[in-house]
This record gives sequence, C-alpha cells and structure tokens, in this order.
Amino acid sequence: MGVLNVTPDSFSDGGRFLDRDAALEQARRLIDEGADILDVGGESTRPGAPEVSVADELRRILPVVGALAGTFPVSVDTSKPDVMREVLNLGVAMINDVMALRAPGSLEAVALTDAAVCLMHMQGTPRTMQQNPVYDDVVTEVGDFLEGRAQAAQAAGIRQERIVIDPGFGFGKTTAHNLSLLRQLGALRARGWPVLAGLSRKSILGKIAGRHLGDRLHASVAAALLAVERGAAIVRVHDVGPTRDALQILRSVLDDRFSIE
Ligand code: HH2
Repeated sequence: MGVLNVTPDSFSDGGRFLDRDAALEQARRLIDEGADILDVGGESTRPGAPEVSVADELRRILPVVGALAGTFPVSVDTSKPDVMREVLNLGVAMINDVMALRAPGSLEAVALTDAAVCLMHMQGTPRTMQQNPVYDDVVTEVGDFLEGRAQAAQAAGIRQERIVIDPGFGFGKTTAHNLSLLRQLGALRARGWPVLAGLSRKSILGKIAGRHLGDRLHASVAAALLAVERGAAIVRVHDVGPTRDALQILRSVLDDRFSIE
C-alpha cells in the first residue's frame, strides 16, 4: 500500500502533494513502482495534529480520489462518516480508519457498500496519544480491541473477508510497545483477520537507527520486511519501489518453489 498524503502537515510528506497535478504524478509513480493499493489521506494524524473539517478534507482528496477510483484500488484514510460516504460513492476499494469505525455512522456507511475496511488501534487521540501511553499487556490489549471492533463491523453487516486489522504503530505507543507489537505480530494475525502494518518513516525507526525524517528509507524497508515475515498481509509505505524489491527477495526465500527462469 503506497501512501499519498494530500495534506499541508503530514509528518513526512506534508505539503508536497497538495496540488492535484503533483498528487497525480506521485500516484503514478507509486503505481509504477508496484503499489497494489494507494492510500489517500486528507488529514494528518501525526501527534498533535489539528482537526480538519469535512469540507476541507474533501476539497483536498476529491480531485485525486475522483481521478483514480475505479481505475486503481484506492483506499481513503479517514475517520469521518461524511467523508467515507462521499468517497464510497466514487467507488473506492477501502476505507482506512485510524479510529476503527468508532465515529457514529461510520460502521453503517461502510456496511452499505462492498468496500474493504482497515480497523486500526489507537490509544487516545492524535492530539494526546503520545503524552503517556500505558498498557498492562500491549499485545493482548491491542488484539482484544481490534477483535472487538472487527466483531462490531461484522455485526453491522461487513463481511469478515472485507476486514483488515492494524496495531497502529506510533499511535499511543512507546518504543517498547511498538517493538512488542512488531515482535508478536503473529499473535495479532492469529486473531483471524489479515494484518496491515504501517511503520514507514515513523519516529520509532528514527530513534532506533538514529536517523532524521529524511533518512529513514533503509530502516523503513527493514521494518516492512520484518512485518511481512511475521505475517502482515499489507504494508503501508511511502517508498514503494525499495520496499517491493525487499519483499521480492523475502518471497523468493520463503517459497521453496520460487523460480524466475
Ligand atoms: N499511519 C499513519 C496514517 N494512517 N493508517 C493505518 N492503517 N496504519 C498506520 O500505521 C497509519 C495510518 C501516519 O503516517 P502518515 O500518513 O505518513 O502521516 P500523517 O498521519 O501525518 O499524514
């Protein structure tokens, strides 16, 4: 899954793709590099990010979503049911919700369609989440939350095969919490839904590798590889080409019948 943020303030690419042509050029680049899904976002969820109105979010994303939906699998990163309804009408393939469809009306908005949904875990809100994240057992608590949300989605009429779960790396988690979740991603996979992992360029990688934001490519590729090796079905990344190469190598090693002749 390639990330396309049409925002002025996303943590790593804010402001770069606000212009429609720049966004579409980046979309084409991500597709050419081998993305299977494009995740378009119009509201930053970085720690401390301000909220964005429905009108502003739609103004940012609709030019891009309108141009791509129906021609390529598009996911929209939003927590607002009004935004979900608009983009679902345009035929997007997935809603990616960092609030796991907790906003009133969002379960129903998705249930009325055939779109897939990514349910993500977050402790707190983007404004407060990194202040003091606390868990007794992060892997069990995140898993229980996601299982509960997936069951709520199914009870609302969203079929199991349309649901993906995501531990939400960096969303109300310390470095130790993030590492426990990555180490035990298999336990999340064992809950029964495919897992999406988003570690690309995140500050946890910067802390571990000692790298600033513009210099986290290698760490991001390593993290994506480890996530897939531990069972992630989808990795959400800014740098599709390098990630794709690494995943091809992983695939060749994991599959004894792999052959390129
Ligand atoms: N991370 C970000 C945004 N959306 N969605 C899912 N499912 N999983 C994630 O880990 C995730 C996400 C944060 O990254 P980014 O989009 O680059 O930044 P921002 O939120 O500042 O736009």
